[in-house]
Amino acid sequence: MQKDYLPEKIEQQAQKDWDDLGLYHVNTDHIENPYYCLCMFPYTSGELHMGHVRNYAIGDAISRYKMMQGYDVLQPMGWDSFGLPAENAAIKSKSHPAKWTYKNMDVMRSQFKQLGLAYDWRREFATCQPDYYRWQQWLFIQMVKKGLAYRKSSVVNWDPIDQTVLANEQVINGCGWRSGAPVERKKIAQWFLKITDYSEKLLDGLDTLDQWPSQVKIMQKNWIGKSTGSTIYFHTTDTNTLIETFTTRIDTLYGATFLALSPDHPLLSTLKESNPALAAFIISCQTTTTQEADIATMEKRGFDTGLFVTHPLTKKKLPVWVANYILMDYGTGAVMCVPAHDERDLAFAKQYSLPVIQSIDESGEHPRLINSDEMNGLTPEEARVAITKKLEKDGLAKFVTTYRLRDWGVSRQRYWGVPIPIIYCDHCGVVTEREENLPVKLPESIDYEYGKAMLKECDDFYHVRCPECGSAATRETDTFDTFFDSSWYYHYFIAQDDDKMIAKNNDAWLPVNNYVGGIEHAILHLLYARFVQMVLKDIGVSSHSEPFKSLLSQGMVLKDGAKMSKSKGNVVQPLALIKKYGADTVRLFILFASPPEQTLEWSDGGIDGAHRFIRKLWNYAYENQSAFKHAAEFSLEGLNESAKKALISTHQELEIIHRDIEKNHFNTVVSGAMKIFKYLTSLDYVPGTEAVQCHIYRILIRILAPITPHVCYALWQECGFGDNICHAPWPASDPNIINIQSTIQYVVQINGKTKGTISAGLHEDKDAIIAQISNHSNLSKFMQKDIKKVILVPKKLINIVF
Ligand code: ANZ
Ligand code: ZN
Repeated sequence: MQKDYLPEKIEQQAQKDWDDLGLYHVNTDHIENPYYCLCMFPYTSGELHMGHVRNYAIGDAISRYKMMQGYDVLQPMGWDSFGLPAENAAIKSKSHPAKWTYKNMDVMRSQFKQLGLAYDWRREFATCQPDYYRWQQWLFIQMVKKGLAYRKSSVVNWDPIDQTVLANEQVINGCGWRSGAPVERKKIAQWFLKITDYSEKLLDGLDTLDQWPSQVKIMQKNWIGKSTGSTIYFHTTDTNTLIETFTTRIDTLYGATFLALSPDHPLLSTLKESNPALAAFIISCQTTTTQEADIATMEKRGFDTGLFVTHPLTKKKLPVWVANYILMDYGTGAVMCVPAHDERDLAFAKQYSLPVIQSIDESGEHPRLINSDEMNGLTPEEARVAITKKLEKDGLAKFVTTYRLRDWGVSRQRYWGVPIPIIYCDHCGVVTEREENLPVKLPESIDYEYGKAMLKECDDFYHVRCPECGSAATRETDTFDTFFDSSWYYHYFIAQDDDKMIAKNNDAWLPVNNYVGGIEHAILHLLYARFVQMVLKDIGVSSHSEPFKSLLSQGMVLKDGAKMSKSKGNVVQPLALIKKYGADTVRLFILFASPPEQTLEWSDGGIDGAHRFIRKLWNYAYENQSAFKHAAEFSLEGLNESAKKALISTHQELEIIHRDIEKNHFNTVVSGAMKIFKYLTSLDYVPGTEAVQCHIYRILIRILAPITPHVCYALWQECGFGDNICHAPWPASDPNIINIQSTIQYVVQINGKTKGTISAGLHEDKDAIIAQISNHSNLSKFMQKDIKKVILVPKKLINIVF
């Protein structure tokens, strides 16, 4: 054994051995004991940052622990490889996005390997590979056929620099999240997936996810945003059209003083033709975002349309305004405004001197309706029912449920993405590609130039024959949102063996047992993945309703209280640290510094401490290696007090560690290991203590093996404990040792004759003692079938009579 702890040498050797043995290769045909642990795959940005390292260290520790428990653990890794950054980098370097992407993959793979992660690398794939995305195209076609994918013109957030549509969350303070350019609003035709058909299922499903953090479930629930209220129809006084409004507060109807429409409301499209000032106002609204948080706080602006509606109860005339804070894609895009009871409406009413009528008295203990004719005195809850029912009779209102969730726009006006398998034919209209023609491959040789609708320029790609009638047609030139690519990838790690989208063993291996990733994906990625899994179930290819059984959302990595990021200049490079200390030290520090769900504050001192601990572990083995090799078994009875104490403490700690590791609290697992090391080093040595030392050290190394796998692998071999710690059984705490203090020696008599002694716990009853005798190597042979009588002298003697 080397005297010094040399991490680089140890880690290279361990990684080589694991590779040679194919230790982490999993045969998914074995379905006896499957455990699928998955970390969110990274975008191919070019390097691993500390957040990645944390993510993958957590997943790896879980996987290795499960392996030691005897599971067939599948831990794969792949690449989320389409997307805008590749395209932007390609523009900058005047090369091809594929080149940039594949180069980054190589760099990142080698960084992954240095971390010693227990991955089945044979299953690696990238989403930009046609073998992968053909199935996504196939799924999309099934969705088109089921009416779950459709094309629609809609107003979008348009990033004029990146030339693409942005989701609301990608608009920060009115600007594109990447380009920083002020976002424009534009109307274009795009493909949508009908996730809103699943609003209720997505909501209900959350209740079944008992191993998800409640924080994530709450975020998803809010995102889906179920709201029960009423629709009220207002008749315009002149044109006699109906304006449909959505309200959750129909009880305030008597306080409504005006109606407000979204600038995108369809009623305005004809109105603005004859009203240039209105048209100008609508255009001026289009530079603002559709993001709700911004809308709540932004300056309220409006335009009086000159239209009036009739109040359905008082029959008074209410003016109809256009207001910039009304969203087109929530409710109906039209709102009855009650300035007395809604802050946004009040701000608007003040600005444009519109009347304010209080209709609920909130001064008493229980709010009651006032100024509301026959409804006066009702509580708001009673009034909601009473007013809706009254208007329902005349067809002027009804109860409705709405959701905040919108359909998922999946079209991106970019080259570097999965081609949408759609063909436009002058005769047949919108046609899906034939399944036998899949994949629709992204053309490789392109003349890359910024800002062009690239796929349109590729003649071979763009011009095709219609699959239905054979006449000249053109392909869709948008590509899919990369969130679609990552919504089903967990299937393909297993299914690629079968060259399918869904593996034949999908029943056994899915849902993913443990999914580990950043909290930033709490909403969209996880919601999309859940939706797609529900669709896969409904089209009959997978039996599961949910993709991820258990979810671990890891916290952020901070330095000096701020998120580590390039822009803040506080990035700690994982690679430099691995070079200096070894991967085990980095992993140990990361897992020790805080529980996985919480933020992790970076500390250079912490790294040093972690490194010192590993070195001490190594030195201990070096000093005791020959003792370990000659250590015999120990018997509890013959131990001195110091050894007994160390043993008891170790096994007590082991019990706690086991509980903690089940909760993925690796930080306390490590501190438990440190305590055990202390018990070990404070043992008083007498001849015979080797056996206890050896016993405790073997426990210690196994506890740490999921966290610092390389050094534990080496130590296990160097100490002669076995070949491969990765498959050594996870140590169990021994109740006999924990209860050693309180065990009693019983004299065992059979039919009155002494046959031997047995040690039993202080609290063990007659039956437990008899059970022990029946299992005892020397005493069991005296036991017969029918016991006539048992005489127990507490704490002394047991006499069994047959
Ligand atoms: C009258 C009223 C009175 C309202 C009152 C609120 C308070 P939640 O609960 O989040 O679903 N609203 C409806 N559609 C809207 C749209 N497209 N853009 C902006 N606001 C809209 O919110 C429902 C409430 O938000 C509705 O109830 C409506 O205002 C407004 F004291 O109607 B309420
Ligand atoms: Zn055709």
